Amino acid sequence: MFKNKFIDYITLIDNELEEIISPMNKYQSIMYESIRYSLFSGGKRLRPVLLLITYNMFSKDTKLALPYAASIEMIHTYSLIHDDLPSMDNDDYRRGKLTAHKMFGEALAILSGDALLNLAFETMLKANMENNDQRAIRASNEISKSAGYSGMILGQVIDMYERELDVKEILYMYSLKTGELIRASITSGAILGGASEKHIAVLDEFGKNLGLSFQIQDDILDFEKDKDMDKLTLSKYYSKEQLIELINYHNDKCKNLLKQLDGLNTSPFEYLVDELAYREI
Ligand code: GRG
Repeated sequence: MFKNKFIDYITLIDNELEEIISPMNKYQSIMYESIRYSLFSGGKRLRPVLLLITYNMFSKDTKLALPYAASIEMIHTYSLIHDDLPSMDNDDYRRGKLTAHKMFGEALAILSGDALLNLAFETMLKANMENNDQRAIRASNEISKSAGYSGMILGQVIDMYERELDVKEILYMYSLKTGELIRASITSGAILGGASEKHIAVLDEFGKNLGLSFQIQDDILDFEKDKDMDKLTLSKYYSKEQLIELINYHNDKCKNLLKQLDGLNTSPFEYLVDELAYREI
């Protein structure tokens, strides 16, 4: 039942993305090809789905939230393209396919990431002008902050330049690098949908815990690889069993927070918390 609902969401998000990136100028076709390759290469669409689930807890008109959901996915895609670059993680493959720079060359990969980031802000601002609504402006601000100087990019900088992090610091880096965009997807969905301040605060906390749990799951998926490469992840300090305990701790927190949202339909989130904990990709 939830799976079908998520598939419906993904179709809406994909259509919105297709429309946003469709080229208007013949010279855009080179960039279009590369942007489309990365945007449609099998990503789970987790962040925009989180935004739409949260939004629909408070409001029914899903169409209004789609530009923001698509923008989050464009920001996420840009971050992966840039993360894979030789100057960062230097990865040849993502989602089992060649990375953008391997496929199109480094310059076009950088430019495609830049264009996606710009397109995300352009898309949100356009929707804000159409909506002329304070909530939409606040949601856009939430998304902007989460991606930038004190959010995801800061997390990436810590990851790349700090070599002596303890467990607490690694968790802080995770909360920025991976967590911020996940948290902001949920919080901005609540804001857009017209949630009360109390509900926004509870969902914000829920998003923080879900984001951490998601990154720790990633550590489990990459456990052997990270250990071989002596990567600065929680695997440096914890065994797989300890990581599972930590995931359970954050997932329990998520579920307890959902209980504070009585009267609202939290069942898609209850399902997702368990589903993500046992994900294999
Ligand atoms: C380059 C500014 C900049 C930031 C990069 C998010 C990030 C920061 C780097 C990604 C590193 C990484 C693989 C972290 C693990 C958690 C994570 C974000 C995984 C990818 O997210 P998914 O699983 O991706 O939602 P899909 O492929 O489903 O879209």
